[in-house]
Amino acid sequence: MPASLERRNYQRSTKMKYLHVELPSLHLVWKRSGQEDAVCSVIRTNYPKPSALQVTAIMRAAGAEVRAVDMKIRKQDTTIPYREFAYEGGTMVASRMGTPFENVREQIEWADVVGLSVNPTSWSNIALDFITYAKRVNPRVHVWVGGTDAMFRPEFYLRHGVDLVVRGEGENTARELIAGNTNARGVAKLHNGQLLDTGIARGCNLDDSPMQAVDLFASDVPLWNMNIEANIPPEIPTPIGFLFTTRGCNQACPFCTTPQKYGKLRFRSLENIQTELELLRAHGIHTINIWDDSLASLIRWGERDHLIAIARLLRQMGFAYEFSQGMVISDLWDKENGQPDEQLISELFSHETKNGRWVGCYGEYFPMEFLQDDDPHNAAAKLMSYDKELAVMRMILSQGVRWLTYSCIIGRPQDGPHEFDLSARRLNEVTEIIEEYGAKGLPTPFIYSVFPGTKLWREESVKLKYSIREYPELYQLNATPHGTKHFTPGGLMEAKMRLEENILSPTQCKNWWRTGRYQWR
Ligand code: B12
Ligand code: SF4
Repeated sequence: MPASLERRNYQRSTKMKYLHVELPSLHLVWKRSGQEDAVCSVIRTNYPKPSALQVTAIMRAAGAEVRAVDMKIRKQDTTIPYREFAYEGGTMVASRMGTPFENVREQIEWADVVGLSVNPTSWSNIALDFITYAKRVNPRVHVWVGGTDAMFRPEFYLRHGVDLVVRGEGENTARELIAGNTNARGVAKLHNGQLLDTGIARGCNLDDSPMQAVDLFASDVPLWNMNIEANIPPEIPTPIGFLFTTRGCNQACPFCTTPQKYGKLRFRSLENIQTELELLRAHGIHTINIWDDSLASLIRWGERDHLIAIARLLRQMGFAYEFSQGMVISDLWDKENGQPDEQLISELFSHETKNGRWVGCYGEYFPMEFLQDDDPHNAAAKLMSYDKELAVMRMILSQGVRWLTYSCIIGRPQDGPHEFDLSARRLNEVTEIIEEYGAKGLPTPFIYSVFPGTKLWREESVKLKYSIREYPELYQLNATPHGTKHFTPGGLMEAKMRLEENILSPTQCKNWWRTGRYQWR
C-alpha cells in the first residue's frame, strides 16, 4: 500500500471517503452448435445484498464517510460481454449484467477508497475489470477487497491492482485500517512485491457489530421485491430485508468455507436482533430472509430456547420470514422418540394471518443435498436417510409452509448416470409430496463444487480440468471446471440439463436456461 494512505489517520484528520460497490451479476452462456444457448449462472437482482449493507455500516462506524452502489439492481438487464473461452466443444460467453461501469464514474472520482466484497470466485474477473476501471478514472483511489474468494486467494487480487485484502471479519480490521494501521490482524498486502499477511480475523462480538446500513440504500428498498430463488409470492409483503442472527459454525463439512472463514459459532442477543428488526420495520420492511449458515447449530450448543425465542420475536413483531439457507434437517429430528421434533418445528415454521398479512414462516430451503446417496451421512454428517428427511418435510408442510426450494448436489468424482436417475426420481417425489399439501416446490439441482477455504480444496480431492486463475467463471454451482469418473465436464453439464428437464416444467426449464432465473411452477 502506498505510504500516503498508511500515514493518514482518517479519524483524526478529514473523514475517509469510502465507496462500497456491489458488482454487476455474472451472466455466463454456454453456446454449442446445433443446440440452444444455455445460461449457466444464476441471476439474482432484487434483494438486499448482505455484504454491502453490513460492510458500509462497519466502515461508517469506523469513521468513514460512506456511499454505496448496487450495480446488480440498477439497469439489471444491461448485458455487457467481457470475455469468451472455449469450453467442452462449445464457447462460454461471460458478460456483466447490471449498471455499466461508466455510470459510477462520479462516485469513484469522489472516493478515497473503493471497497468490494468478492464472496463468489466466479465474480473475480468482473472485480478485476472494475478495479482497472476505477484506477483509470481515479488514479489516487485505493481498492480494498474482502469476502470469501478474496480472503482465501489474497495474492491473486493483490497482484491485480488491489491495495489491500481484508481477511475474515471486517469489524475490527476496518477500525484499525481507518486509524492508519495496515498491519492489523486480518490484512494482506504487498510490500516490495512480497506478500505480507497478518492472518484471518475471526471471533468478533456480534452485538458490537453495527446494524445494517439500510439508510444508504433507501432508494433501492422498494426494489427489494424478490426472494432468493424465485419471484416472491403475492401473499407475502414486500420489500424484503435480511437477518443474520449467528456467525460461524462448529461443524466441518468438507465442502464448506464457513468454519475457516468465520470460525466458531457465535450468536446475537435477542435485544440486539430486536433493535435491527425495528430498524428494518422503520424502512417499511415486513418480510425477512434469514441467512444464517448454520442456525440450527444453536440447538447442539444448548441454545434451543434462544432459537425458539428468535422465531417468536419475528412473529410478535409481525414479520413474515423464510429460512433461506435452510435448517440442518437432523436438528429437526427428535432423537429420543425417533420422529420429527414436532414442538420445535411448530415453533419455527408456523404462521398466522393478521389483518390480512402473513405473519410467521412462509418458506424454506430444504437442504436434502445428497439425494443420490442411500446413506447421505457419508457425504455430510448433518444429513439423514431419505425417509426421515421426508418425515421432517411433511411435518414442516403441515405447519402451513407454502414455498419450499430443495436441491441435490451432484457431480462428485464417483457420481454417474445412476446417481442422476436416483436424484431425478427423488426430486420428483418431493415435488409431488409438496403439492399434496397445496404448497409449491422448486427443485434447484447444483453441481458439486470445490472452493478455496474448504477441506476439499486443501486436499485437492477433485481433479480440475479448468484452473481457477484462468477460468474463475466456472467455479460456481451451475457450471463446472471438473468432470466425474463417468462424465467429462461437458458431459456433467449435459447430465444436469437433462435432470432439469426431468424435474422442472417446460416453462420453468426454458426460462431458467434462457435467463438464469428460477420461477415457481
Ligand atoms: C448470502 C449469500 C448469498 C446470497 C447473496 C449474495 C450477494 N450478492 O450478496 C445469494 C443467495 C444471492 C448467493 C448466491 C450465490 N452464492 Co452465496 N453465499 C451467501 C452467504 C451465505 C453469506 C455471504 C454474506 O453476504 N455474508 C454476510 C456478510 C456481511 O459477510 P461477508 O460478505 O463475509 O463480509 C464480512 C467479511 O468478509 C468482511 N468483508 C467483506 N467484504 C469486505 C470489504 C471491505 C472493504 C471490508 C473492510 C470488509 C469486508 O466484513 C464483513 C463483516 O465481517 C455465503 C456463505 C458465507 N457465510 O460467507 C455464501 C457464499 C458466498 N456463496 C457462494 C456461492 C458459490 C454462491 C453462488 C455462486 C452459487 C450459485 N448458485 O452458483 C451464487 C452467486 C450468484 C449471485 N447472484 O450472487 C459461496 C462462494 C464460494 C466461492 N469461493 O465461490 C459461499 C461462500 C458459500 C459456500 N459454498 O461456501 N449467495
Ligand atoms: S455446511 Fe452448514 S453445517 Fe456444514 S460446516 Fe458449513 S455451515 Fe456448518
